[in-house]
Amino acid sequence: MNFFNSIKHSRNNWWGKSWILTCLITLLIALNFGCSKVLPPEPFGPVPDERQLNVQDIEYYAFLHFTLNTFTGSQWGSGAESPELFNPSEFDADQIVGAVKKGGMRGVILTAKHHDGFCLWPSKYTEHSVKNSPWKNGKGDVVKEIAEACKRQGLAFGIYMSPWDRNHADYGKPEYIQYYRNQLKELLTNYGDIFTLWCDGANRGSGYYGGANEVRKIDNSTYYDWENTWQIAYDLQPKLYIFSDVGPGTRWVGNEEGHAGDPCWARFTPISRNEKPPAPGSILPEYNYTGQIDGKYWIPAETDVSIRPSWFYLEEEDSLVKSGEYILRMYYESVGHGATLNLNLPPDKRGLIHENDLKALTEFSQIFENIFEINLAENAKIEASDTRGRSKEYSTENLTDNNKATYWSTNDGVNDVSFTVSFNETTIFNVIDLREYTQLGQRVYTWAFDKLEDGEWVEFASGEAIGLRRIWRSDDRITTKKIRIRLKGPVCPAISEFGIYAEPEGLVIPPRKNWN
Ligand code: FUL
Ligand code: CA
Repeated sequence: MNFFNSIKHSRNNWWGKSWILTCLITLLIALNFGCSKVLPPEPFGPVPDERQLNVQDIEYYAFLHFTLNTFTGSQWGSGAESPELFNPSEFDADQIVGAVKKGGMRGVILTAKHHDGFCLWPSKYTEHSVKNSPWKNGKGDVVKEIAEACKRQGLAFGIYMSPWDRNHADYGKPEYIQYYRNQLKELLTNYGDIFTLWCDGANRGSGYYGGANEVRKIDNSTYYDWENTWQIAYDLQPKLYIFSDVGPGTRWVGNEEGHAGDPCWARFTPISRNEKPPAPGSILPEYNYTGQIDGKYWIPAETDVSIRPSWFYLEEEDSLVKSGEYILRMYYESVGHGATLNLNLPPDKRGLIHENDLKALTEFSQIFENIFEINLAENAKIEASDTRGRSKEYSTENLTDNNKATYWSTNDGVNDVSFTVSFNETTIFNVIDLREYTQLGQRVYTWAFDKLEDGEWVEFASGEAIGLRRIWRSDDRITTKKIRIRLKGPVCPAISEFGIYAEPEGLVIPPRKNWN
């Protein structure tokens, strides 16, 4: 009896019918398994919101400190300076933004108003602005020109607007808050998409204040009514996140030297928060530096640092520009520790980024591309100790697909995990780069790297926390055919990207220096 005949025949008896039924059920179960989606891990602890995901993507951006100070040689103008002093001879927004781009950065934050109260845009609420300067016969608008150059060159544009205003007569009184909000509205409605509002907590009290020349003390935690002030910003700009000493978008790293703690948790509980919105100006720098493993909020650190010792341009600092190699050190110690990097490039009196700064940025980019252009893990075989639901959706292929939206994960409860990387041949490297899929929180608490040496695993590095990103690098090169990445945390990991790189031979990263 051939197969078809047997089926035909089997229809006539109960056993035959049940055999067909069993086949059908098995088929249905198999189909069901094939199609069923393996659920992603549950988020763990605080997670970033959409606004924070935006800044995490921008990751490395430039500060532009430019105002009357550029022309007076001051760092903190008193507010008494004449607007007539603002007169850049060759201002070129595309040259400035081009320099930012050359340095590999993805955004710009312009000091639209620094502590001296001078406005780089023709605000209708004050006379202390570019409209009373000889530059472009008072018809110029630096904010507009930089915003448009950013748009042309594909960079995000953000605003620094100092809350402390040493020029304004009402500073310290309730009226000033209305003034600040009016100006905020001008900046957030007239210049396209704004990715950040940078709220500076600095304030030493003294100022010109419309001629009063006195000390005015305010209570940082209540005076600006940040909750409502920030709501104005959120309403006007759907993607904007807010930087201040304590968040809520990003927090200050606690120094202006270009390094974040190791580890530097994105989790953070601001001391002044007390379940209320955080207020800039009151911080414990050591908390800001490292964040907290059990921090209640997702508030990653931003590392702000100038390419020169000062924030505003000084001719005497032309020889003190940080080198490309030093910028790389800062990048490793900020972005590489899970913080963002905000690198200040001060335009000079001409209104250009100085040649020496440009040279350093070009050097940095060349070194950077040299290191990160080849991911040695891409052609290696990666095998994990576990893969969530044995599903392709969470497989190790996601580690090297150059896509932050895909990740490798393990089954729930499998929290002490590893993956091995087998190279085709003996490989030399000194940089390892890991990213967590932060939408699910900060899940990895400790990591360790082993290399295979004479058939034995030998640990060569270990540490705590990954978060947005963790770049490990060493002066010593590792030579091996196989490495193992071990990760541990309270829940299963979600790792979105992984890379192994080799710095070019002969590259020397200068030691950390105290610049101020
Ligand atoms: C500080 C300010 O006082 C500096 O002048 C500079 O703007 C820096 C980025 O923030 O608090
Ligand atoms: Ca990926």
